[in-house]
This record gives sequence, structure tokens and C-alpha cells, in this order.
Amino acid sequence: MNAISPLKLFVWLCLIFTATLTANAAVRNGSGEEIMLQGFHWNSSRNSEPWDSVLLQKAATIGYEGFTLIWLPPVWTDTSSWSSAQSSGGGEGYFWSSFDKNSRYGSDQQLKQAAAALNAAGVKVVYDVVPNHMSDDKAVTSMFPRGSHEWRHDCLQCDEGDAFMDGVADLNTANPRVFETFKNEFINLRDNYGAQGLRFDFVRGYAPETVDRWMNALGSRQFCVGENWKGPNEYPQGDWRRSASWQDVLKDWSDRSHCTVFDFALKERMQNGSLAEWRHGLNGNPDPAWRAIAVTFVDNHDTGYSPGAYGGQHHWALPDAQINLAYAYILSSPGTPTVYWPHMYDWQRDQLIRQLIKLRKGAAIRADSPIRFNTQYSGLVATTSGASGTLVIALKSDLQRLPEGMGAPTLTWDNGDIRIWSRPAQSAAVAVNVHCENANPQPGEGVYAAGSSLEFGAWDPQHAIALTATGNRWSASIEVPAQQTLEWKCIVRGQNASPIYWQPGANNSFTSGVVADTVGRF
Ligand code: 7SA
Ligand code: CA
Repeated sequence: MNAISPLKLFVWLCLIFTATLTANAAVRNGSGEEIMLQGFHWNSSRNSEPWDSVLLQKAATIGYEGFTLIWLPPVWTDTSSWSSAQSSGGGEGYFWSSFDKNSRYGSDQQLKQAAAALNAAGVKVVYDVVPNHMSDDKAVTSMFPRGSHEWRHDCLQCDEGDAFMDGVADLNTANPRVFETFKNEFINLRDNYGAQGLRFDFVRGYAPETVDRWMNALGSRQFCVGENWKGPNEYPQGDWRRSASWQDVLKDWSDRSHCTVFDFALKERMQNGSLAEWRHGLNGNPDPAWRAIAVTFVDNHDTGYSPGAYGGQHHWALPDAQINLAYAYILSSPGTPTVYWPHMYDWQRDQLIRQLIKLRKGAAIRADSPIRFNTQYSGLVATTSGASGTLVIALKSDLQRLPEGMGAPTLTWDNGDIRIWSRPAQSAAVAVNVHCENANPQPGEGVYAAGSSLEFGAWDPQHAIALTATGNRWSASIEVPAQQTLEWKCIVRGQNASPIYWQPGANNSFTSGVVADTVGRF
């Protein structure tokens, strides 16, 4: 049998290597431990001082605060202007007419200086790009001549996605020449303007696969995030996404683009749900591959208020009373958190945000870090495990009795509406099945497990774990950190924790991760 030649072996190994790379190509979420600042608001292009010089002056501070990414507005010149009954605008970059970087935010030179200063301060620059559409106010000399399938209106079925407004400004991004033009510009942003990532605008307007092809051309571990602001109810009849969840729709887009996505599932819960329901954001999904793709935010230049004319756009603004709670949640939970410029630098929420960033970094929370929700408490109580620490948060919660050794909160804000404990790193959580036998609950009573750790309600019968009956056994499965010796007892109690019957005798105890079941009996 002739030995395999070294060359053949080398080719074979290369094939294996590239196959594994592309097969499970990870999401482009930077280091996985990023904190993003949205480096503008809706009226930044109308700022008295050119925005690029504001950024240049603030670059060192932004780095010092702990931000590792900054999302900059579209830098292509936009000379549009529009007005409606309620407001007016234009020039913000979203209706651009050429790749010329002398924009309302500053000159080409000022942009280069600001970008260089931010990158030097350790804040990677992420440019907002708008390939779906452009203003075509110079019909004759446009970058994309009409009548050659490069515009949606020349070839309706060529547009890979939705139209912006009436679609007359939409480009066909899959058209080879259109695709190449943007690819070359993205490479230009990387090579000459310090781009280390891109924010893709209006991704509902083109295919995620096209985004993936552009990002592959950029190579290396560039960061990318898609703005897929399109609720399930906006998909047409017959499209599976119409009856899917926001999370499913976002995950599908990310799987096909290998980019992260703004967590509109969380935004929707923050807007419409109770605090306890914030756990249903993409960043709270039990699967780390789902948490890893989430870019969480409280508000942005569309949804929120902005300093200046008309207060910005405020299409879907979070009520003021929720904003601190929302930052406490996104900065101490998985996903890649985004801070909105005015909250930090115009409206004095910087003190809280700075402390939250410090706690997050201290615990080395990552986008895919595990999170456990303690739903037996009111409000939102969650434990996020980072590489070097654990953050326990209690938002407007009735958590009062604390487990042994938990002590006072590391951070208390808004009269205790926000409490965060910074604790030592925990080993990965494991499931344990808790069982009680020979209980004899009377009508209106239930069987619970009360015990030493937060998961067991810290011995507080009011916050013990409710068990469900199967025959003469009441059970529940919970997640607890591994390698912990935990003690607990069965109790029978009424709805409002009276009367209470405790299991007699010694506490039940077990070491988590060693046993899968723990049984107590009356
Ligand atoms: O209503 C908010 C939510 O409430 C919740 O209760 C709802 C949600 O469903 C509901 O549950 O969210 C809905 O509304 C959102 C906001 O409209 C929608 C969302 O899909 C929908 O569910 O979000 C869409 O709109 C956002 C502004 C987009 C989203 O991607 C998109 O999905 N955001 C990005 C996109 C753009 C555009 O690039 C930017 O828009 C955003 O800053 C960026 O973040 O075409 C030539 C032409 C003609 O067709 C027009 O007739 C003519 O009028 C030009 C003229 N169009 C002008 C527009 O009328 C004018 O408004 C255009 C040239 O300028 C303006 O457009 C601005 C836009 O207003 C502004 O937001 C655009 C360009 O300057 O820049 C910004
Ligand atoms: Ca389109």
C-alpha cells in the first residue's frame, strides 16, 4: 500500500479545517464580551459643533468608561430633507446619495481622526451602513444607472426583501454590480476609516445571505449586527414567521447572516410586558447559542427620545420610570449590551451606567453567559454567571430574606428598586429533581420545598418552590450551581403561606451535581 504523500495529507487537512470553520461558523459577536455605545442620536447631524469633533474630544473618556464598541451613524453624505405635519428631518445618513464622507456629521478628515482616536482608546468602530436604499436626487449621474436591474423599480422580483417606503429608492443588493460596489465600500471603511464592524440598517429589505457574503469579504473576526425591526405580524400570510416568536425570527436571520441582531424580542417585552416577562428576551434564552447573538438595548435613535428638534423620533420609547431598571438588566445579563448616547452624556444616567459596566466587567459576563431566573419572587430576580464572578439582580422585587452569606447588595439604586449583588464565580448549573412524599395537603394547600439557597427561597416559605403531584409524590426540577451542599425541607402551606406544616426531623441535604434526585418525606 503506497504511503499517502505529504502534499495529499496537507490538502486533506486544509479541507477538514475549512469545513469545520464554515460548518459551525460562529456568530460575529466580536470577543463575545463587548459593551457597545450608540455613538449618536437622531439630531446629532444637526448638532451645533460637528459631531465628529464631539466624538474626537470624547474618545478617551468613552474608552475609559469601559465601552469596547461604538456604533457610528451612516457616514455617507446625505443631502435629503423632508417635512411632515409632525416633524421634519433629513441629512442623518439614512437617505444618502454617495459614498462621499463629507457629511452633516463632519468632514472626511474629521471622521478619520475621530475613528482613529476611538480605535486607539480601545473602542472598536462599527459603522451603520444602508445598502437597502439611497436617495437618487441626481438621476443622471447616479452611482447605479436606472434601467439595468440595479434598482427595485427596474426589476421588482430582483429585490431580495421589503421596500423602504414606496420602494422607488430601493437597490437590488443581489445584483452583482450592486453587491460588488457595497463590498468594495465596506473594505474601504475597514482599510481607510478604521471599521472593525458594521451595523446593517433595515435588513428586512435584503437577504441575510447577502450580508454574510459581504462580511466574508471583510474577513477576520469583524463584528456585525442587523437591525431586523419587523414583528412576526408583519410577515405575510403563509410565511412561517407570521406565527413564530420574535426570538425565532431573529435567530433565523442570524443563522443565515452569522451576524448578531438587536434584541427586539426583549424590547417588545420591555414595552408591553411586566418586569418578570423581561426574561423572555432573546438574551434570556436557555440556549447559549441564542443568547450569544443578542444585542440588547433600551432605546435608540428611532425608538427613543433625542436632545434637540421635536425630541427626536420616539417611535417606541421606554417610559422614563423603566429606563434605569432596563439598564440594570441589560448590563448584568447575557447578550451584548448597548447604551444610548443621550442616556450617558445628556440625561445624567451615566453614574448608574458606569457602576453597572464596572460590575459587568468585574464578573466577566459574556454574551453567552448562563442566566437563571428565580421566578418565585416578584419583579425580576436573576443570577448571571460570568467567567470571574456572579451577578444576582433584584428589580422591584419582594426578595427580602437572603441566603446565608449573601450580605448587603453591592449596588443599590432608586430606593432599592435596583439591587445587585456581586458574588464569587459559580460552577455551571446542574438540574436536580426535588421530591416530597407522604404529604397530605388539604384543599387550598400546596406542597413546596423550602431551603438554604436562593433557588429554594432562602428558607422563606413564601418563596419556596412549588411542587406538582404525581401520585403520592410531589416533584419539581430546578437548576442550582454544581458542587454545592444544599439543605431543604418539604412544607405544606396555604396560598398566603399560612398555615405551614414543616417536614419533621432533620433537614434533607444533598450535593448538587453529585446526585440527580433529592427526596424528603413527612
Ligand atoms: O411604531 C413603532 C412600533 O410600535 C409598536 O407598538 C412598531 C411596532 O410594530 C409596534 O408593535 O414598529 C413599526 O414601526 C417602526 C418604525 O417605523 C418600523 C417597524 O418595522 C414597525 O414594526 O421600523 C421601520 O422603520 C424604521 C425607521 C427603520 C426600520 O428598519 C424599519 O423596520 N429603522 C432604520 C431604517 C431607516 C431608513 O433607512 C431609518 O429611517 C432609521 O433611522 C433606521 O434605524 O423612497 C423615496 C421616498 C418616498 O418613498 C417617500 O414617499 C418619501 O416620503 C422618500 C421619502 N421618504 C422619506 C420619509 O418619508 C421620511 O420619514 C425619507 C426620504 O426620509 C424620511 O425617512 C427617514 C425615517 O423617517 C427615519 O426613521 C429615514 C430617511 O431619512 O431615516 C430614518
Ligand atoms: Ca429592498
